[in-house]
Amino acid sequence: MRLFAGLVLLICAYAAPALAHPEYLTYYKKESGRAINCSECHLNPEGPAGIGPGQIGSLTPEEKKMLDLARTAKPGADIKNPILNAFGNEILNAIGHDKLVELEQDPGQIAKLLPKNSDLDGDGIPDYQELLDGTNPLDANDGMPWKLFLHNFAADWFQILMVFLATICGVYGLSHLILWFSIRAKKEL
Ligand SMILES: [Ca+2]
Repeated sequence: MRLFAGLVLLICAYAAPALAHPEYLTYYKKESGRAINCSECHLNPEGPAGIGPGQIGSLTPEEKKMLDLARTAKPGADIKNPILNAFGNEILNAIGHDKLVELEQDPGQIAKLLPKNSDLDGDGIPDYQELLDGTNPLDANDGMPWKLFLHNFAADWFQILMVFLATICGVYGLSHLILWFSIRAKKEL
Protein backbone atom coordinates (compact mmCIF):
# COMPACT_ATOMS: atom_id res chain seq x y z
CA MET A 1 0.00 0.00 0.00
CA ARG A 2 2.80 2.35 0.94
CA LEU A 3 4.56 1.52 -2.34
CA PHE A 4 1.36 2.25 -4.28
CA ALA A 5 0.94 5.63 -2.55
CA GLY A 6 4.54 6.45 -3.34
CA LEU A 7 4.03 5.60 -7.01
CA VAL A 8 0.91 7.80 -7.18
CA LEU A 9 2.82 10.70 -5.67
CA LEU A 10 5.67 10.21 -8.15
CA ILE A 11 3.31 10.10 -11.13
CA CYS A 12 1.45 13.21 -9.92
CA ALA A 13 4.74 15.03 -9.46
CA TYR A 14 5.72 14.48 -13.08
CA ALA A 15 2.34 14.25 -14.81
CA ALA A 16 1.75 17.98 -15.19
CA PRO A 17 4.39 20.59 -15.93
CA ALA A 18 5.44 22.26 -12.68
CA LEU A 19 6.07 25.91 -13.37
CA ALA A 20 8.65 27.71 -11.29
CA HIS A 21 6.96 31.09 -11.41
CA PRO A 22 3.56 30.85 -13.16
CA GLU A 23 2.86 34.48 -12.25
CA TYR A 24 5.58 35.66 -14.66
CA LEU A 25 4.29 33.48 -17.47
CA THR A 26 0.68 34.56 -16.94
CA TYR A 27 1.63 38.24 -16.89
CA TYR A 28 3.80 38.24 -20.02
CA LYS A 29 1.38 36.03 -21.92
CA LYS A 30 -1.35 38.56 -21.24
CA GLU A 31 0.95 41.53 -21.91
CA SER A 32 2.17 40.23 -25.27
CA GLY A 33 -0.89 38.29 -26.39
CA ARG A 34 1.41 35.46 -27.48
CA ALA A 35 1.53 31.84 -26.36
CA ILE A 36 4.90 31.88 -24.65
CA ASN A 37 6.02 29.03 -22.40
CA CYS A 38 8.73 28.33 -19.82
CA SER A 39 11.41 28.21 -22.55
CA GLU A 40 11.39 32.01 -22.50
CA CYS A 41 13.75 31.68 -19.50
CA HIS A 42 14.19 27.97 -18.77
CA LEU A 43 16.15 25.33 -20.67
CA ASN A 44 13.16 23.01 -20.68
CA PRO A 45 9.86 24.34 -22.10
CA GLU A 46 7.96 22.29 -19.49
CA GLY A 47 9.62 24.17 -16.63
CA PRO A 48 12.25 23.22 -14.06
CA ALA A 49 10.58 20.27 -12.31
CA GLY A 50 11.05 16.86 -13.86
CA ILE A 51 13.74 14.53 -15.05
CA GLY A 52 14.06 15.77 -18.63
CA PRO A 53 16.99 17.72 -20.11
CA GLY A 54 17.57 20.96 -18.21
CA GLN A 55 15.24 19.92 -15.39
CA ILE A 56 16.16 19.57 -11.74
CA GLY A 57 15.80 15.79 -11.68
CA SER A 58 18.49 15.33 -14.30
CA LEU A 59 21.14 17.61 -12.77
CA THR A 60 24.55 16.21 -11.87
CA PRO A 61 25.85 16.76 -8.31
CA GLU A 62 28.02 19.58 -9.65
CA GLU A 63 25.04 21.22 -11.34
CA LYS A 64 22.99 20.90 -8.14
CA LYS A 65 25.73 22.89 -6.37
CA MET A 66 25.46 25.53 -9.12
CA LEU A 67 21.68 25.60 -8.60
CA ASP A 68 22.11 26.16 -4.85
CA LEU A 69 24.58 28.95 -5.59
CA ALA A 70 22.16 30.51 -8.09
CA ARG A 71 19.55 30.68 -5.33
CA THR A 72 21.84 33.11 -3.51
CA ALA A 73 22.51 35.33 -6.56
CA LYS A 74 22.62 39.06 -5.80
CA PRO A 75 21.99 41.82 -8.38
CA GLY A 76 25.05 42.18 -10.61
CA ALA A 77 26.23 38.62 -9.94
CA ASP A 78 27.77 36.43 -12.64
CA ILE A 79 26.21 33.08 -11.78
CA LYS A 80 24.98 30.41 -14.17
CA ASN A 81 21.84 28.60 -13.09
CA PRO A 82 21.89 25.17 -14.82
CA ILE A 83 18.11 25.07 -15.34
CA LEU A 84 17.92 28.52 -16.98
CA ASN A 85 18.81 29.54 -20.52
CA ALA A 86 21.00 32.55 -21.28
CA PHE A 87 18.07 34.96 -20.99
CA GLY A 88 16.91 33.45 -17.69
CA ASN A 89 20.42 33.84 -16.36
CA GLU A 90 20.55 37.43 -17.56
CA ILE A 91 17.39 38.15 -15.56
CA LEU A 92 18.75 36.34 -12.51
CA ASN A 93 22.06 38.20 -12.57
CA ALA A 94 20.47 41.58 -13.26
CA ILE A 95 17.82 41.37 -10.56
CA GLY A 96 19.10 38.81 -8.06
CA HIS A 97 17.26 35.74 -6.81
CA ASP A 98 15.46 37.29 -3.82
CA LYS A 99 14.16 40.29 -5.78
CA LEU A 100 13.09 37.97 -8.60
CA VAL A 101 10.99 35.89 -6.22
CA GLU A 102 9.60 39.08 -4.69
CA LEU A 103 8.50 40.25 -8.14
CA GLU A 104 6.03 37.40 -8.40
CA GLN A 105 3.65 40.03 -7.07
CA ASP A 106 4.66 42.57 -9.72
CA PRO A 107 6.09 40.73 -12.78
CA GLY A 108 5.96 43.83 -14.99
CA GLN A 109 8.95 45.23 -13.09
CA ILE A 110 11.24 42.51 -14.48
CA ALA A 111 11.37 44.03 -17.98
CA LYS A 112 12.00 47.48 -16.44
CA LEU A 113 14.96 46.22 -14.41
CA LEU A 114 16.76 44.50 -17.31
CA PRO A 115 19.70 46.16 -19.10
CA LYS A 116 18.33 48.36 -21.87
CA ASN A 117 21.06 47.61 -24.39
CA SER A 118 21.37 43.85 -24.03
CA ASP A 119 20.44 41.92 -27.18
CA LEU A 120 21.48 38.30 -26.76
CA ASP A 121 20.39 37.14 -30.23
CA GLY A 122 21.63 40.27 -32.03
CA ASP A 123 18.37 40.85 -33.91
CA GLY A 124 18.27 44.52 -32.96
CA ILE A 125 15.42 44.11 -30.48
CA PRO A 126 16.58 44.45 -26.84
CA ASP A 127 15.95 41.46 -24.57
CA TYR A 128 13.62 43.38 -22.25
CA GLN A 129 11.50 44.38 -25.27
CA GLU A 130 11.35 40.77 -26.48
CA LEU A 131 10.07 39.80 -23.05
CA LEU A 132 7.31 42.40 -23.39
CA ASP A 133 6.61 41.30 -26.98
CA GLY A 134 6.52 37.61 -26.03
CA THR A 135 9.20 36.75 -28.61
CA ASN A 136 12.29 34.63 -28.04
CA PRO A 137 15.31 36.76 -27.00
CA LEU A 138 17.60 33.90 -28.06
CA ASP A 139 16.28 33.47 -31.61
CA ALA A 140 17.25 36.15 -34.13
CA ASN A 141 14.41 35.01 -36.42
CA ASP A 142 11.75 35.43 -33.75
CA GLY A 143 10.72 39.03 -33.22
CA MET A 144 7.93 41.45 -34.03
CA PRO A 145 8.06 41.51 -37.88
CA TRP A 146 8.15 45.29 -38.33
CA LYS A 147 10.91 45.64 -35.72
CA LEU A 148 12.97 42.97 -37.47
CA PHE A 149 12.32 44.72 -40.80
CA LEU A 150 13.52 48.07 -39.45
CA HIS A 151 16.61 46.46 -37.95
CA ASN A 152 17.48 44.59 -41.14
CA PHE A 153 16.82 47.66 -43.25
CA ALA A 154 19.11 49.77 -41.05
CA ALA A 155 21.81 47.09 -41.18
CA ASP A 156 21.58 46.45 -44.95
CA TRP A 157 20.47 49.83 -46.34
CA PHE A 158 23.52 50.15 -48.62
CA GLN A 159 22.96 46.75 -50.26
CA ILE A 160 19.24 47.51 -50.62
CA LEU A 161 20.08 50.87 -52.26
CA MET A 162 22.52 49.19 -54.67
CA VAL A 163 19.93 46.55 -55.65
CA PHE A 164 17.35 49.31 -56.16
CA LEU A 165 19.70 51.37 -58.38
CA ALA A 166 20.76 48.28 -60.33
CA THR A 167 17.10 47.42 -60.93
CA ILE A 168 16.31 50.96 -62.12
CA CYS A 169 19.34 50.94 -64.44
CA GLY A 170 18.41 47.49 -65.75
CA VAL A 171 14.81 48.50 -66.49
CA TYR A 172 15.97 51.78 -68.09
CA GLY A 173 18.53 50.00 -70.27
CA LEU A 174 16.11 47.26 -71.30
CA SER A 175 13.37 49.72 -72.25
CA HIS A 176 15.81 51.70 -74.43
CA LEU A 177 17.10 48.53 -76.05
CA ILE A 178 13.54 47.54 -76.96
CA LEU A 179 12.93 51.06 -78.28
CA TRP A 180 16.09 50.86 -80.39
CA PHE A 181 15.01 47.53 -81.89
CA SER A 182 11.58 48.97 -82.55
CA ILE A 183 12.99 52.05 -84.39
CA ARG A 184 15.35 49.88 -86.40
CA ALA A 185 12.56 47.51 -87.39
CA LYS A 186 10.46 50.42 -88.61
CA LYS A 187 13.34 51.76 -90.71
CA GLU A 188 13.78 48.41 -92.40
CA LEU A 189 10.11 48.23 -93.38
CA1 LIG B 1 16.83 40.37 -29.47
